[in-house]
Amino acid sequence: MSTKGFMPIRVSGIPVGSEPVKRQKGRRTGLVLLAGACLGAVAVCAVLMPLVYFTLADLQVKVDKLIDERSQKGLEIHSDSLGETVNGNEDRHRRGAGPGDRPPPPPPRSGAVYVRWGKEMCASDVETLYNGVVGAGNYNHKGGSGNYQCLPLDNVEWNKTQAGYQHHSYMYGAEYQGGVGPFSTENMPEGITNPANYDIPCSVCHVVGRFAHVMIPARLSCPQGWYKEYSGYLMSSNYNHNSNSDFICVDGAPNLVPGSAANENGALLYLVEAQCGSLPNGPYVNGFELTCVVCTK
Ligand SMILES: [Ca+2]
Ligand SMILES: [Ca+2]
Repeated sequence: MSTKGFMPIRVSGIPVGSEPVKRQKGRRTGLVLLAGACLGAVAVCAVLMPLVYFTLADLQVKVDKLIDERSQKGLEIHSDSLGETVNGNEDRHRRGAGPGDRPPPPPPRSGAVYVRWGKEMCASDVETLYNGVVGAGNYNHKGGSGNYQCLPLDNVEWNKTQAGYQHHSYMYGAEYQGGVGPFSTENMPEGITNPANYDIPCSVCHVVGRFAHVMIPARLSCPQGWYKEYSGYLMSSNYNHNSNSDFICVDGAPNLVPGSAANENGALLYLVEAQCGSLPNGPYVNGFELTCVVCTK
């Protein structure tokens, strides 16, 4: 009988003969390999997990850092945007503010105010509020006021006046008393070398952008950071007169009121000299005329 065409008997779809044995061996081998692969994978995972954990933690730190940087940049961008908004508002204001828009505040125009005694005008870079002449109580009166005033000559205004004297306090004009002393004559009218009996001008000065002022006696220069407005000499009333007045700082190169040479007295201004004792002898010197300086900041 020929075996040609022999076909192995199959039971339940499984071929009978040597082939099923081979398949069983292959299946076991496959299972072993699968188990080995799983164990290997577990081992690999056990090794890699800590690395992955630390990598993720490091990545989280980097992400947090990036978020912080972006937040800061965002604030800067927001600030820039606000700046653009402010500029935009200014542009709109220049073009014409719309309803509800508020105009920007004006630039600061305030500053320190001081009297420049002895000068008819303030410095060229300082606003002269007004100018006038020095006034105070009479040198020979026991009472009355003892502080000097800068009295305007223009636009003098009155209110409910009564002719004659009913009251008991008076204002007099002030004269230089004594010789020229250490004063410079450069701002006096030509030919005048002695200011005695001339009336004394003054000006009230407004210096924008500097908000404090101080008069320092016995100094010609200002502390560091302060601006020198002017310097000169201390003047006040005569110690032997009845009046008792403040010290004021009179410009070292004063003007004189034109045409005021007549000796009419009234309030009188004298240079002030040092008297040592309670005042330390050194740096102060008996008989020296005291200087002064007015400073602003
Ligand atoms: Ca006079
Ligand atoms: Ca002297």
